[in-house]
Amino acid sequence: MRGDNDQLAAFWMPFTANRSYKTNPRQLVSASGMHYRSSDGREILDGTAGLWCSNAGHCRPEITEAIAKAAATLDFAPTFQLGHPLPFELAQRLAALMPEGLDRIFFTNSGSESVDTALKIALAIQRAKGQGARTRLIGRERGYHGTGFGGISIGGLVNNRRAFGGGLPGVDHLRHTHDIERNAFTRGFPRHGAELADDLQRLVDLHGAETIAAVIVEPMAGSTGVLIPPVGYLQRLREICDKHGIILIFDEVITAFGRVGAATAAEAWGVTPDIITMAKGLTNAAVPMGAVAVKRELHDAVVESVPGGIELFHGYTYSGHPLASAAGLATLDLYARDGLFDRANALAAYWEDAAHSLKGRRHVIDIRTTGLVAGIELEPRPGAPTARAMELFHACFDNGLLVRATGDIIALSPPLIVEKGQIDAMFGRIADLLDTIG
Ligand code: PXG
Ligand code: PLP
Repeated sequence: MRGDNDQLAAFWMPFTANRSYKTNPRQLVSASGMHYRSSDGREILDGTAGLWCSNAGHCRPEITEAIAKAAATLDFAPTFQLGHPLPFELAQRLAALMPEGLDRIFFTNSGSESVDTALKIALAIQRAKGQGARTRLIGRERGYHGTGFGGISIGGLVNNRRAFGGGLPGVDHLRHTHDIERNAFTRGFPRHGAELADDLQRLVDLHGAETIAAVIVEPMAGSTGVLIPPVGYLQRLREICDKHGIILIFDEVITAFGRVGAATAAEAWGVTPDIITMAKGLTNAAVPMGAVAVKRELHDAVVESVPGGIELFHGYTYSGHPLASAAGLATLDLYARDGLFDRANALAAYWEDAAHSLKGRRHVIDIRTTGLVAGIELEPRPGAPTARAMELFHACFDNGLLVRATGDIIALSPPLIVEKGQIDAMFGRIADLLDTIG
């Protein structure tokens, strides 16, 4: 492409405006704790834990040393019909962090793979229980579940689907829960919207419960701009699933590992799904890894449904990879040793106050927080939706702060080691920069 910087041309970047990026590349070259360093030598305060994933902060020696040791001891070993100790150990540790009963763990390499794995396991469970006609999968508008064909089919973001054909058949979607008119600037859970869970009953009435295998939702929708569930919404979804034999999947790729003040949103908010997907914070993002936690009796239904041989024809070359497993174990140790989930919980009120200090600033039409997450919604620029948030994102980066822009929303999700002074710095800088953008 003309105008490309040749050295940057070969890497086709994910979810990136490649042409615009390559004319003005912003690069990170190292990281430590709460900070990145950019290629022009500036220190960047990490307001997003990378991409919602480095929850213990960057380049923690305990994790990098565990990875180095694993690499030098057993670089790779198959987990198909063989095994090695680390993923067994990690699965046991992870099971102990999950809500009561979800103690069977399947390993993947990303959130997208976790989602496809969870959907396939849900179908296999229904079939094992003699409910093979239950093949319909239900997602939600504005849901983000990664970029596999399963994930984009049940996902609710049309841009992620538009170019890629029809997707999985037999999929339907609940309405999203975003309602600025009724809920703007609410602190904590939005008061309005529990009745939107009744959409699931509508789909049951429309399609017949006997055709529906599973429902998948993010307990808090992250990628689409921090949509916190209305009071009572998740409970209601759980009740409708129970009534109709539908498997409830929580996609906790973002919410697990302390983000909302507990090991999982399920625990923090007291609603237990049948399956939980995870990735990101599982290894502090130091090595790619995802996982799917399944209720023991549902796992047993699949495993006991065949007389012998392989029970689930599914897996990845790198399921339970030694480096990822080692990183996972070291990460869970660090979370426990430093009490990072409790730390997030203890800081949540301070974080909420700091975020809400932006109320009344130019362009700000809503502020939402839970745990150590914030969504700051901006009035879209007339005729140019998303441009304003993107401009703020660039202004923040150029002023030493990493945030996420999604649509017209700025999302923040710092490492859980963030200090109060750094929280003040983040929202203070955003307040100042809001005055400088158009
Ligand atoms: N489910 C959820 C709920 C996610 O947030 C995935 C699945 C897919 O995970 P992988 O590892 O395949 O990317 C995600 C990922 C953003 C952003 O800016 C969010 C994600 C990824 C990249 C950017 O909000 N979430
Ligand atoms: N494509 C080919 C040709 C393969 O042989 C394999 C795995 O053996 C895959 C794709 C899947 O790769 P992975 O197991 O890393 O997901």
